This record gives sequence, structure tokens and C-alpha cells, in this order.
Amino acid sequence: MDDKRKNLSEYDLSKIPVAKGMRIGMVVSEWNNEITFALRDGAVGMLKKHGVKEKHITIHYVPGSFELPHGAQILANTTSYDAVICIGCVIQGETRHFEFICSAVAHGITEVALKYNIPVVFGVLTPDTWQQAKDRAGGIHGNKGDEAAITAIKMIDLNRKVKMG
Ligand code: DLZ
Repeated sequence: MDDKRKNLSEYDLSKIPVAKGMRIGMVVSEWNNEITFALRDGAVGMLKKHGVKEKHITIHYVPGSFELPHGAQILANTTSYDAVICIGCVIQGETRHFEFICSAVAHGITEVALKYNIPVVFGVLTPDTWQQAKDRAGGIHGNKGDEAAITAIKMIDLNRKVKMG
């Protein structure tokens, strides 16, 4: 493991498992959608790049990040997906709800993952400013949507390897 790596976008992409046959559900928050749609597009591009078929990627929308855990639970409950990717953006400088929303989303997503035993990926930006969000949604710090996609692929691969024994 490279200790200096601070950014999943810096992964050696050749080491990412082949994602053929993986079925991905995505839940995307419409709040701050200039950012969340860029994250969504990054994630979809990365999933396809690694072999996920477009027909195996299903995208649903929720009003805000607070709704992401419930959206993820609705998808997980169908058992149609190997992983669910949650995409959102909560900007600290713009909401006094910041701590409540971030904490609820983080806990909620974790609960869904553990309840359904599938990866539920936290693709939620929590920056201080709009510019920091832009920098991480296809800007100078890459696209965190790409990283969410890579996380989903790696975790599905882990799940499969362990199930196969
Ligand atoms: C209400 C609210 C606020 C103030 N800020 C954000 C935000 O920065 N990012 C986000 O994704 N959602 C925000 N929301 C909406 C809440 O997530 C939620 O949709 C509403 O409180 C309704 O439950």
C-alpha cells in the first residue's frame, strides 16, 4: 500500500478488478446538482471504463443528501444491485444544517451497507466552499465520482471473492 496516496483517483487503474457483470444502483441528490451531476457522470464513466454495462447501471434521484440513506435502502431492498453508490454535496459555508446532514448521511449509509451486506458507497462531498466542491467534481482535485465508482467495484470484488471461498 502506498502511504503517500491521499486520493483514490491516484490508484493504478490497471489494478482495479474487472467489473464485468456487476450491477450498480446509484442514488443522486438533486441539491447542488451542478456538482452532483458532475460526480454522477464521473462515476458512470469510470464504471463503464472498467466493464460495467450501461444497462447494469440504474440511477435514481432524491431531493437532498439527507434522503440518500433511504434511497439506498429502497435500492438495496430490491436485491437487484451488487452495490449502491450515493452521490451528494453538502457545503458547510452554505448551510447551518451541515453537521446534521453529514452525520445522518454517514450513519445512514453505513447502516444500509451492514443491513444488506452490500457496499453502499459514500460519494458525498462535504467541502467548506463551492469552489472546493468544483475542484473535486471534475476540477483540479479530480472527480470524487470516479473514486466512488472504483470503491464500489473493489468492494463488490471483495464480496464475491469471499463468497466464492
Ligand atoms: C436543506 C438542505 C440544506 C440547507 N443544504 C443542503 C446541502 O448543502 N446539500 C444537500 O444535499 N442537501 C441540503 N439540504 C436538503 C436536505 O438534504 C434535505 O433534502 C431536506 O432537509 C429535506 O429532508
